[in-house]
Order: sequence, then C-alpha cells, then structure tokens
Amino acid sequence: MAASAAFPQSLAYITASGAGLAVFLFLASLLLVSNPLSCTVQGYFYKLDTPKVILPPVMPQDQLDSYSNVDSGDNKSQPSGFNFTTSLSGVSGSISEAGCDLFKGTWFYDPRGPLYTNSSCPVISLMQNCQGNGRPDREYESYRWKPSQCELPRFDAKKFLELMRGKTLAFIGDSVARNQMESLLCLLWQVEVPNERGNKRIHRFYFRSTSTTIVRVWSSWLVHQTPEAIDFAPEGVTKLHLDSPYENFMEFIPTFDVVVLSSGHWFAKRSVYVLNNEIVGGQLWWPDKSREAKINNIEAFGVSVETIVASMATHPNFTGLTILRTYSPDHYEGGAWNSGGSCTGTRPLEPEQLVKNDYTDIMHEKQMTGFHRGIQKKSNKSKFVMMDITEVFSYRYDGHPGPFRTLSPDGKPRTRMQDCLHWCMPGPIDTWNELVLEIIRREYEGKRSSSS
Ligand SMILES: *[C@@H]1O[C@H](CO)[C@@H](O)[C@H](O)[C@H]1NC(C)=O
Ligand SMILES: *[C@@H]1O[C@H](CO)[C@@H](O)[C@H](O)[C@H]1NC(C)=O
Ligand SMILES: *[C@@H]1O[C@H](CO)[C@@H](O)[C@H](O)[C@H]1NC(C)=O
Ligand SMILES: *[C@@H]1O[C@H](CO)[C@@H](O)[C@H](O)[C@H]1NC(C)=O
Ligand SMILES: CC(=O)N[C@H]1CO[C@H](CO)[C@@H](O)[C@@H]1O
Repeated sequence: MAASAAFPQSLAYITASGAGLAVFLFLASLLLVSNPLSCTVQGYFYKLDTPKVILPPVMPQDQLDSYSNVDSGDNKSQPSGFNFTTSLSGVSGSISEAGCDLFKGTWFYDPRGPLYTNSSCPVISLMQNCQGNGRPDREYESYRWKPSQCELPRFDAKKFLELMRGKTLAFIGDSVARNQMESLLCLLWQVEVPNERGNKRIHRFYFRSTSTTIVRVWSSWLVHQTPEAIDFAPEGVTKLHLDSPYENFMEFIPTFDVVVLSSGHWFAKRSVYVLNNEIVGGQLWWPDKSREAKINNIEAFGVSVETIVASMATHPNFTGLTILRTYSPDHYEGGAWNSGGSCTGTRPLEPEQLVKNDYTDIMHEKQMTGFHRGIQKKSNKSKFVMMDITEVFSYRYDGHPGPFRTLSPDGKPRTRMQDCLHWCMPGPIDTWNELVLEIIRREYEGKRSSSS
C-alpha cells in the first residue's frame, strides 16, 4: 500500500462520504471535542529503529468518537517523577501462570452457544448489537478458547461476583475498554441486574448481592493531555504528556481492587507527543519538516504504557491487581475503515490462514516493553498481569460488526463504513472476561496452588 498524501486532513474530508459527516467532523474539531480528522491511510517510516514501511493504522474514527466520551474535564497537569529512556529493546513472550499459558491454544466450536443474547442483555450498544442490526450468521458467537494445557471455564457470573465480594473492578481506557465492560455487564446481568450509579467521569454499576462494583473511566490514551499551545505546537491539536498518567484515573486508583487497562488505537490519531515539557514527536502533525521527530506514534505508545504502569506500581496507596489487556487486533481487508475495508469472516481463521499485521505486531511489542519497564519500578504491593490477547484474537476476523454496526432507516445494514475493530456482543470479546475471571480466580483463590 502506498504512502499517502501530504495532506491527510483533506483526504479525510474527501473520503468521509456525506456532507453531514464532514460538517460534523469540522464542527467537532472546532470544538476540540477530539481530533476527528486525523485518521487516514498513511505509510509510516521508522527513523529510529526499523528501516521499513509498516502498514498504516486503521480505525473507525467516527465510531471511536461516537462512543460518547472524550476525556473529561480536568486538565491539571502533574509533574512527572519518571526517568524515561527511548532506547528500543524488544521484549516478547507471554505470561504463564500456574503452569498453564492461557494464551496458547485453539478456538473450538461450543454448541451450547453464548451465555446471553441481544434480548437477554439490555446494555448492548447499538454498534455491537450485530444480531439486532441484521447480521445473518451467528456461528461466530459459539467459539470458545481452549488453552493447550488447561481449561478456560465458561464464564460463571455467580463465581465472579463471589470472588469480587466487596471489591471494585475498573475498566480504564478507550472504546475497546467500554466494549469489554459491556460484555462483562451482559454476562453478570444474567444473574443480577445492577444499579447504575456514577457520573460522566466515572460510570459505576453496583451489584448488591455481593457489594461488587464495576467501574468504567474513559481515557483515550491513558496519559495526561492538554489543548494549550506548547512551543511550536498551537492550541487545538491535542498534546499528550507521555510521562504523566491520566490524572482523573490516578485520583481513584486506591479505591480499585482490579484494574483492566485498554489503549493503543488512539495512537493512530493526530496528536503531539510531549516528554518533560518538550515536543518530541507528533502523529499526523509535524509542521516543520526540517525538524527531526525523536519518537513516532508507536514508540509514544510504548512510553505511555510505561508511564501508566509505573505510576500504578509506585502509587503509595494502591494495592490492587492490574490487568493490562494487550492491543486488540483489527481486521480491515481490502482498504481502511473509510475506504471500503471490510471484515467478512463467519468463523475463526485457521492457523495457516493467519496474515501477519506488522502494525499490530509492533504495537504489541512496544506495549510489552512498556509494561515490563513499568513494573520494574514497582515499590508498592500491587500486582500486574499481562492479558496477552493480541495473537489469540488475530484469528477472530469473524467477530467484528463489519457492516452490521448499525441499522439504516430502511432496515438494511449500512455498508459504507465498516467496524472491523470493536467486537460483536455476544461474541469473541466475552472470552476476555472469561480470561479476567480466570486471572482473578488465580489471584484470590489459587494462591496455594499457584506454585505447583
Ligand atoms: C483547564 O481548562 C480550563 C478550561 O476548561 C482553562 O480555563 C484552564 O486554564 C485550564 N488549566 C490548565 C492548568 O490547563
Ligand atoms: C535516569 O536514567 C539515567 C540513565 O539511565 C541514570 O543515569 C539516572 O541515574 C536516572 N535517574 C534517576 C533519577 O533514576
Ligand atoms: C435481537 O436480534 C434479533 C435477530 O436475531 C432481532 O430480530 C431482534 O430485533 C433483536 N432485538 C434487539 C432488542 O435488538
Ligand atoms: C495515601 O493515603 C494517605 C493516608 O490515607 C493520604 O494521606 C495520602 O494523601 C494518600 N496519597 C495519595 C497519593 O493518594
Ligand atoms: C504497602 C507498600 O509497600 N507501600 C509502598 C508503595 O510504594 C510507596 C512508594 O512509591 C511506598 O511509600 C509505600 O510504602
């Protein structure tokens, strides 16, 4: 795929078909709600380490935005206490616990089918309600994950609530975090309807039987962001302070027992990267080509992960368990989200069908590196687990809404822009919560057997 034009914004205008959408995008950008114009097809050259072109990030921009949330209000900045290096060593491998690697295995068909449907769960977002939006096939709902050396049990809502008695689990991050939280709510809903509490900054669902709270805090990048001009970056374009954690979340951290982190896809969006108050790079923003950027968006992602992990690992009052859910693979074929890309699978890929996605792979690698660097700084009693779903879910090109992300007024699915990033519900994303349950079980219940 060729590297694209020098003016990605105008390209985005052209490809965003429909004047209404373009006007919306334009107004939204004026309001600084977010930066909706940035995502477009673009090749990326690596100055620092890899002398190769990597396929561009693709992202269903309007969908990420229309998940209603932008990072909420507060913009107080936080001094950074961390010491970053930008050297680029790779780390790979996956966490194995209790003698069984949960992330090596196979997908299999389970005729029992999913644990809920679009009728038995009232909190499925329109965009994930694939059946409700007319998706004709449903075999994809019935695949389950089998780790090679052990079982991953079907989600047991009662067991989850019992393990989480009196505790709070928080999903922190982007729209994929929201997708996972809604999946968990659907799974739990089958045994108990929660009370909804909270506000725009922090959504809370409370399960009375066990005093368990499920929380969601929106944060696109997990680091501090500001709109104000800095040096040669004007007001308007988002500044990401890669060395400061997202402050709204840090404030609540001591009250969380389990935290599930989700980020990555927003690093394809336009923003300016700031380290130690100095501009070190920009994504889809670099006005002065004579300057050299010190880091690209992929490295910026790695630094952001190190920041958030380190800030949790050194927080004086945090004693909880942090689960870093690795980069969620998307599956656009034949184009990007806005240029006809689609995902048409109806069952998981076979191992020999898997196509490497260089962008996904390097995002995953940087995330791992950031994670390991972050936990090296650990000084408190918190725990960290990497939930390494990236490769496992690379097989699930069948699990996205694709064209069935919404119903058009005539009742037929829209095909103009597909969503091959988020996951249908019910669908593969329910497995993430089976993995979370298993990780929590090992943490709270499996202490005695974990060294066997
Ligand atoms: C925070 O944002 C408000 C407007 O929302 C602005 O008036 C204020 O100066 C900002 N403060 C900082 C520290 O960025
Ligand atoms: C920061 O890193 C440099 C280079 O690795 C090291 O020499 C220095 O001691 C570090 N500073 C702190 C405060 O950790
Ligand atoms: C659920 O999906 C079915 C198709 O399987 C559809 O007929 C029904 O309208 C959907 N219900 C909701 C509430 O989305
Ligand atoms: C940690 O807890 C102590 C005691 O409750 C409190 O004084 C302190 O401000 C807390 N620190 C942070 C960073 O929340
Ligand atoms: C319980 C515990 O070990 N708390 C430590 C967490 O880390 C901070 C420093 O970041 C220490 O001050 C706490 O004592």
